[in-house]
Amino acid sequence: MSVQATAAEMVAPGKGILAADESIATMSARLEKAGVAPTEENRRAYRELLVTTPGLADGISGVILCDETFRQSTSDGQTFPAALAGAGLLPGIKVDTGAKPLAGAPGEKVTEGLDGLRERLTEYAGLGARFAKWRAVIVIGDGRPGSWARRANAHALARYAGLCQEAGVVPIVEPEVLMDGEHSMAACAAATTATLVDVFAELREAGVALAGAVLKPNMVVPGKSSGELADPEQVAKATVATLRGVVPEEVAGIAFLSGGQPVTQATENLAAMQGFDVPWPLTFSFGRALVDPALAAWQGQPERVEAGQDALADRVRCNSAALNGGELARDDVA
Ligand code: 5MM
Repeated sequence: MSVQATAAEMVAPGKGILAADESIATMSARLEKAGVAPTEENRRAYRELLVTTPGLADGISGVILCDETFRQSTSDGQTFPAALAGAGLLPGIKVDTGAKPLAGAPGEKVTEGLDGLRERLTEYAGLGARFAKWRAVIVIGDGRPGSWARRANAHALARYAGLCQEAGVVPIVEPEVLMDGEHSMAACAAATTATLVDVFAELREAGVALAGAVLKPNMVVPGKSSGELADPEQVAKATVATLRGVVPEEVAGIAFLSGGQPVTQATENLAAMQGFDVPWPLTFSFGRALVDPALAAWQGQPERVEAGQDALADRVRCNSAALNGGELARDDVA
């Protein structure tokens, strides 16, 4: 299947992408916080709970996993990619190796993982990967983001995306402008615009086929510590206006990250974005806003797997419904 066809499947109507690709360190920290021992088996059992949730494919097109999970098996002996494919879900793999301090840009980071990526993608495709993900992290505040950090991350994203398509794997291109900080919503819009301008310049330069790629951006929201409040309609208008200005029409779809927003707020913001006249599907690729309630309900107890799955199924239903939720007039966006 072509990358264009796979990308279209990833953003099919009513469907989003589940981000369950926390690195071992992040997943272990989240398990500990939930009172669950951060063992390899508990990380596996938790991901098994997620991917075997009954009816998951009704609102989810694909699931992003990390390298550890991709090589593990569910209790019935299937590898995770095989279990996903069997349930009608596209297997995805996070291929970056994390954001590291960027020389020459104090306080800013560049995402690494390009060394050996061609070979790793070939292997992942052989194990069943249909799409991949790479996340760049952009911070706001004290003159940041600087153009060096933006361009370094954009360049890495473009090299990653090109290698993915060479391997027949759809790249999810994730330049996340973080919510952390006291900045205004206008500052988030400006940083997001500048970041996306650099990303699409590099993607074009690298010859990436945009119809075979999915963009995973942040929503345009005020900084977490700004004290500024934005209702869903304001977030939707600012986000759509920002994306319209910089994202080429050919991009297969836009799947938002939740970025640490409260679970229901992410859903309401997503719902408010529907109905705008934009050339791409606008869907979700949430991590925390889908799985946090499931982890809290599970508590690491085998007898609470069903409660965890019910909690995930509920968030998936709400977000899938949000994709059909544009009741407001959307023709007044700048
Ligand atoms: C699920 O978390 C992903 C991986 O995080 P680390 O590599 O830092 O452990 C992360 O990239 C995630 O896919 C995105 O941030 C979206 O998740 P949220 O929770 O922001 O929706």
